[in-house]
Amino acid sequence: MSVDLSSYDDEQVRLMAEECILVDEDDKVLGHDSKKNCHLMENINKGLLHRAFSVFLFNSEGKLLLQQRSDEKITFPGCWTNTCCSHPLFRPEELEEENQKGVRFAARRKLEHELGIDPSKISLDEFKFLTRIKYLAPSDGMWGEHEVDYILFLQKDIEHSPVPNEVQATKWVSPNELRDLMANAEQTGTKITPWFKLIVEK
Ligand code: DMA
Ligand code: MN
Repeated sequence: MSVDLSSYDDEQVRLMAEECILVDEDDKVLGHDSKKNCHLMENINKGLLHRAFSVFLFNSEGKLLLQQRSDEKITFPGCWTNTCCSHPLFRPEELEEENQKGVRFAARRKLEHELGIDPSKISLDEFKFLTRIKYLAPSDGMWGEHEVDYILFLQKDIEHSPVPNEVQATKWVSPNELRDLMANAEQTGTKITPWFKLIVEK
């Protein structure tokens, strides 16, 4: 189908051409499709499902790094969420399934792309893989998510500097501060991504 992307940010439109990995309910690879097609509700409603990851970076004090998505993002703009989320792409190094190698590689790539984190500071086996969750969540009328999401934890003191086109703010929170932030979100007008809510509640 043809969707008019001309009102969106040029860089974010460019990234809509990335090739995501299509999977079935058991996370078996079925093929690939553009990030754009993967995130259109029209396709999601027909069952299109892709692979994704969510990184949670904790420092040595046990605080979690949150990010506020840039207003330029096409899906879930301005929402607060976990440290970094994205998709492993349909390329050999990110398709490797042994020890979730492809997903870990993509996670390190995006920590640099969104948060300016030096990839040489992270070795792939430092990510602790927790589990995979499948979920479906609409963003607005046209866009949404339908993913098998790999949850990765990383505990390490590393510096970051947000890339404005991706991330407009960051914040370290303790478990109590996170609880308060979630509990007061409606009152304070803080938007939170549905997958982050889901993972925190679990
Ligand atoms: C997609 O994240 C992945 C999950 C788990 C929701 P995203 O929209 O931030 O992806 P990208 O940064 O590639 O736009
Ligand atoms: Mn997605």
